[in-house]
Amino acid sequence: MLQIYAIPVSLYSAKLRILLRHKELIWEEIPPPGGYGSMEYRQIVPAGNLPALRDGSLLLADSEAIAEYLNEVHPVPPLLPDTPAGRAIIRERSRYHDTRLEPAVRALFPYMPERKRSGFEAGRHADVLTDRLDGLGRLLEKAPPSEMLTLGDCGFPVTLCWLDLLIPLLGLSVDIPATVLEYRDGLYRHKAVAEEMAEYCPKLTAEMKLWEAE
Ligand SMILES: N[C@@H](CCC(=O)N[C@@H](CS)C(=O)NCC(=O)O)C(=O)O
Repeated sequence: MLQIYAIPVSLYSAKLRILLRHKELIWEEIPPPGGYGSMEYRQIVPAGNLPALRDGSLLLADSEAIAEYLNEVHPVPPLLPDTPAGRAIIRERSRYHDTRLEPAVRALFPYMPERKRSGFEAGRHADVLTDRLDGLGRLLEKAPPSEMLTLGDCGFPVTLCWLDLLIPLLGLSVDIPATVLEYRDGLYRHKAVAEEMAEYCPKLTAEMKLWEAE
């Protein structure tokens, strides 16, 4: 059976779970030995990040590398279109998530505890987030998503769930563009997305309350 190193609220672990659910794979989820960021875990996964996948003798980290691997080994349902240009566009969307939008959201994480908000530059963060969300909107207009769930889509519902919670928590003046909201609605029509997010968002909401009070 596939095993994944993951913790419930890890953003990229939820991205991977959407893919696993969509492919109707069965997996066992194990917490990182020694805890998140520990040397014990780093002996297994050199970069120390979550998620990681164990499939027999293969140990693989990075949600994107894992997604490409699982899509080759379990090709049905496909998570990539059947043309080179189609696949490239999906990978472009996925990289926009991992390298542009998500890091701007992750930059907010240190400010979740209320006591750490004194130097928080809300305006600067709001400008960056607005830029990244507008960029996503333009990307979706350039290459409109199809009905198919692709490996380029799995991170967005998770990151947008974080944003839904962080925007009011940190008092950010950020509007999510209509194109992005429509895209998210379309993603939730996939059972794998709806089911993962129905479990994930309440867990994240509860955890965020604890982080706020830390
Ligand atoms: N590019 C990586 C990013 C993974 C990542 O940042 N995971 C977070 C948890 S959601 C993590 O492990 N952070 C701790 C660290 O990087 O040391 C992926 O797609 O898997």
